[in-house]
Amino acid sequence: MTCRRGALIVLEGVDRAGKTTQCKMLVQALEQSGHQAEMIRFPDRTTKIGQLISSYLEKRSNLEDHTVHLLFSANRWELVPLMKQKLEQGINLVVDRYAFSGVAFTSAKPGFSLDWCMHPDVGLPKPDLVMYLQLSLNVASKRGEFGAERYETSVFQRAVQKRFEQLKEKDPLVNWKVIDAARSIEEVHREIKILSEKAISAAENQPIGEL
Ligand code: T5A
Ligand code: NA
Repeated sequence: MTCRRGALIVLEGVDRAGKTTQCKMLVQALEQSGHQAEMIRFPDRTTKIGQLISSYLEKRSNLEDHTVHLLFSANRWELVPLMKQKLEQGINLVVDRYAFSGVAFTSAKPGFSLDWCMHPDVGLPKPDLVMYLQLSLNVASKRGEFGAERYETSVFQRAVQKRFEQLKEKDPLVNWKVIDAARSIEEVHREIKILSEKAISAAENQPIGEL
């Protein structure tokens, strides 16, 4: 019997769209239906690069904008060997933010084009499915106060949301699904699970692509 590869499944969206909640539920649901599944989140704050990023996000340090963009990308690249190994072992990876967050957040800053921002991530494993949790900032704000981290302001989040909207039109080869994240946690979960099961079946016969 040949080992079927796992699918690379990414959840994206503005802050408080429910990404982490849904990633955890999806991993559990996939395991219950007999798939191997693991969760990854970016930034991965546990590595040396991740610690630099974490300190920047917590405003304990300042970094030049291009520099921090490249660090976020490097933080994905450093996990690529492990991600490929797991996918090849048949483990489905459920990823909480990926290159699309990288592009949307940096390009929301003045003076950054989408193209410049996308460049460092070119060649990363391509997701088999990107689910964009769409949520108005109005509804997001009812899910609690903004935290104290960098980028957690309504002005910046509005700019990020615009960039996500542009990004989903940018690469027609990315399997991008928009999910209405204003519904209940259970309803959103059901849709995410169905789309993920489909992506897992489709990925079995395909090589891992590149962004
Ligand atoms: N960043 C990240 C970059 O600038 N470049 C990059 O390359 C990358 C990868 C990381 C920061 O770094 C930036 C983006 C970010 O600013 P993080 O650690 O991912 O940030 O962010 P978190 O603060 O952990 O997560 P978010 O704010 O994005 O929230 P989530 O994960 O979308 O939402 P979640 O699941 O934590 O839910 C938020 C709240 O809403 C409730 C939950 O119970 C929770 O209380 N909720 C719902 N309530 C009602 N209905 C629903 N359907 C709900 N779903 C969840
Ligand atoms: Na989160």
